[in-house]
This record gives sequence, structure tokens and C-alpha cells, in this order.
Amino acid sequence: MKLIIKNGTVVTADRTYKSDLICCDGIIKKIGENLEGKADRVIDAEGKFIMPGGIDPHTHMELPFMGTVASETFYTGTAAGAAGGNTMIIDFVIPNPGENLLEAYKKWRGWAEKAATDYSFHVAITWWDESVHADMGTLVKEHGVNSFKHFMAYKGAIMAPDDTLVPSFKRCLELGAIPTVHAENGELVYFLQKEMKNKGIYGPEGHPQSRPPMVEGEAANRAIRLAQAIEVPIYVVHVSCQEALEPIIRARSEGQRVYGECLAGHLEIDDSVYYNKDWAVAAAHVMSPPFRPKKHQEILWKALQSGNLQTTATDHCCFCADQKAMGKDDFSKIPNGTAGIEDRMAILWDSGVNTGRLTMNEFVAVTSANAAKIFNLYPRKGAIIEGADADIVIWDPEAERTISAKTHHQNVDFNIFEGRTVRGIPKYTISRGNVIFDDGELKAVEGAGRYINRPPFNRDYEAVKKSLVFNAPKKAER
Ligand code: DUC
Ligand code: ZN
Ligand code: ZN
Repeated sequence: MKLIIKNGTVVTADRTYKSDLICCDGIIKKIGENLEGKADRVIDAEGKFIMPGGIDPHTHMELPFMGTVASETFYTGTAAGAAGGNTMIIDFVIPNPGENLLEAYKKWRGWAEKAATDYSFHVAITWWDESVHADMGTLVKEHGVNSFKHFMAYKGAIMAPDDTLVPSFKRCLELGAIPTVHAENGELVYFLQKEMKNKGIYGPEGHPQSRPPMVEGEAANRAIRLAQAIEVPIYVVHVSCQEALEPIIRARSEGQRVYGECLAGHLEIDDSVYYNKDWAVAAAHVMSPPFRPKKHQEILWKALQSGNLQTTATDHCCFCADQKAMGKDDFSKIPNGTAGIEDRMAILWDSGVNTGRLTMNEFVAVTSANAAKIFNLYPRKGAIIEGADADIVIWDPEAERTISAKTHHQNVDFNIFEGRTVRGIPKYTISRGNVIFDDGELKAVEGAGRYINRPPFNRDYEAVKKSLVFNAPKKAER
């Protein structure tokens, strides 16, 4: 497939310039002025911006969680992502405590073969013994995993206490992998949930009340201090409040390599949603960390502007109304999770670029390039350069869309951004040179996405060499 994109303006994290592009065999082959030649398709991008496809570094497709399974599959979720301008996700392998890491990894790889766009995996460390230590090594050296996730919440399920965090962080350091954390103090959440119920609070308002900002702040600070002691970089997922941001800013100013992610939802939605009279609407917003009092939103925007937070994501984890109803009589049983993969980029553009909070180049940085750099995918992903994967979004800054569950492609019956009109949406999404979102028409193909190896950060050149092989190993080689 040969594709020529003409007359557009290329916008990357570091520059903006007029240029044509030729994509061939899934790669950006040539960038330059007045490019001509035979092609299967020519797109006129006059008045449009040609940017790296979005990378959502935090999704949970078909996740088994809280007694149910997230409703979005790897196919439907990546297809919806493409409708929103995304060309890659990094999802999570989450073994049950005691489950063999490699077996869990293979299980998730199997599920993800349905994906329509490229994907990779963080692997969660939910328990600890010598086999986990060894399997982390195998995942890094043979399977292109360079990041391990730690849930500091969800006591009695997947929570990693300090005696898991410490050896796992140390192992990450040895392997050249980066630890990531869901920062909430799980003991405190457990305690506060009981307190709520003792007071007779069983409705969705109990969710934010049992997970206040200091719960997140304590865990973020503890994880960052542990990483400091162990001298390993750290990435804090879904930073939602000032209390979690403060230790990040302090550590960064002291020279510690700490990265932070925020979610489109936390930038836009506040905790009043949990007091909606309609139980289903309140429950539909239950995710962790919860949406925060409004003042935190501007603080998160400022952190994105200043570079103290580097990435944006969605924590896309869909549960339909019948699944949320599992917590009808007890907020702590409402499956945690909200959608957003289709809307993140448009929300970031409309609330970020259109308002002047972000430049277009900063938009690219926080929607793709920075994630690609932090997770060692750059410049294969997150860049428009010759030789990079032809993962591109052609953005129409003037077109509008009103977000609604009635029209979105996400496989869930609710949209947290319902009714919001955004100006600036994708016109074409191109995955490895194929147009999979074509001027409003979704043409995603089940199974077209490929697993992307991510090399470690250290000088284990053998592991780096293996992971840098651009094409994923065939099924039989896994
Ligand atoms: N938070 C959620 O809301 N859902 C999935 C996991 C998580 O940490
Ligand atoms: Zn989380
Ligand atoms: Zn998550």
C-alpha cells in the first residue's frame, strides 16, 4: 500500500512545517515538498495537521476485574481508539496473586491478537517470590516488556504492599525496566470504606469519600521515596490531584527521574458526578482514583503545561450499566472504570489547544511523543520521521463533534463527556500506512494490530537488540 499525503502541515513535538509525505509498506518513506508519483491513494491534507497517531499508555481492554470483565475487547477498544486518532495502546497484563507471570502474559497476548492497532503491555506485579523475580527477567529479555505496574490499592486482591514494591523496584533497576504505580493507599481505602458503611453510606458518594486526595498523596510520596532509595526511575499513573502532584514536583526539582500521567477525565470532570440523583449516572463515574473537586483540574493543566506531568491517558476500562449494578447496595462493589479512548485527543485539543493552555507541539508531546520516549518506543512511534511507522492522524482543527454514547464507537453504554461539543477532531487515522478511520467511517480491521517490543533502558545490549526487531515475533516464536 502506497499512500501520499499532500499539502498538509506536519506537527510534531518539536516543530511545525508544511510538507508532503509518502508512506509505503507501513513506514513513512519520504517527507518533503511537492512529492509526486504513483500511489494507491492520495489524501489532500490542505488546512489539516499531520501528527503522530495518539498513544494511550493506559488502557484495560477485556480486563477481568471486580467479579466481571471489562466490556471493551481489544478489537472494539482499539477500533474506537482509532476513531479518536489513536494508533497504539499500552495495556496491562494483571496476573492474579500467585498466578505465573509468563502464563498471564501469554493469556493477554492471546486476547490482544484481535487488536486493530499496535499494542504493547505493562505487566503488573501483584505478588512476590523467586519465580516472579525470574519471570520479570524473561519478560524483559525475551518479550519486549520494559515496564512493571504496581497497584498500591485493591487490598485483598491485586494490591502490592511495600514488601512487594521494594524487591520489584530493585529488580526493575537491575533489568533496565521502569516501575509504574497506581498510587492509592490500599489500607486507608479499606479502612475508610468500612467507616463509610458504619455511617450508613452505601451509595456512590461513598466512593470519593473513601478515596480522598491524601490517600493518593501518601501513596505517590511513598512510591517516589522508595524509588529514590532504590535509585530507579518511576512513573505515576493517573495523577488526579494536587496531593499526588506535589511529591512529583518536589522529587523532580531535586533531580529524581519521576514521570506522571494524567487522564482526560480528571482534567474535565469533578466529583459532583457522584452526587447525581440518578444512581446509574453516579455509578457510571466510579473509577479510581475518583474524580476530584474542581480546583484540582487547573492544577493538573498547569502541571501538563510546565512539563511536571508528561503524558495523558484514559485508563479506558468499560463497564456497562448492568455490570455497574453489581454495586447497587454497596459502592465498594461497583466495578471501577470509565471509558475515554475515543475522546482523549479531542478533549485535549479542545480544552488544551483551543484555549491556549497547550501549543500544538505540546499537544503532540502529551498525546504521543512523551509516552513513546518514556516507554522506549521513540521514534518508531510518536514521531513523523522517515523510517518511523506510518502511524498518523490527520487532524481537522475546524471540524466539530458532539460526544455521545449514542454515536461513539466504544463498546459501553455511557460516556462521561456526554453532550460536550469539541472543535478539532481526526479526519483520517492511519495505522501502518492503512487508513482505518476515513473521514468519519471506521475501517479498522480485527487482528491488524501488532505487538510492539519495548527494549529495556540499560546496557544489556543483547536484550536491546532483541527488542529492537521492529516486527513482532510470529506466534510460534513467542
Ligand atoms: N482503576 C479503575 O478505575 N479501573 C481499573 C483499574 C484502576 O486502577
Ligand atoms: Zn489505576
Ligand atoms: Zn488502570
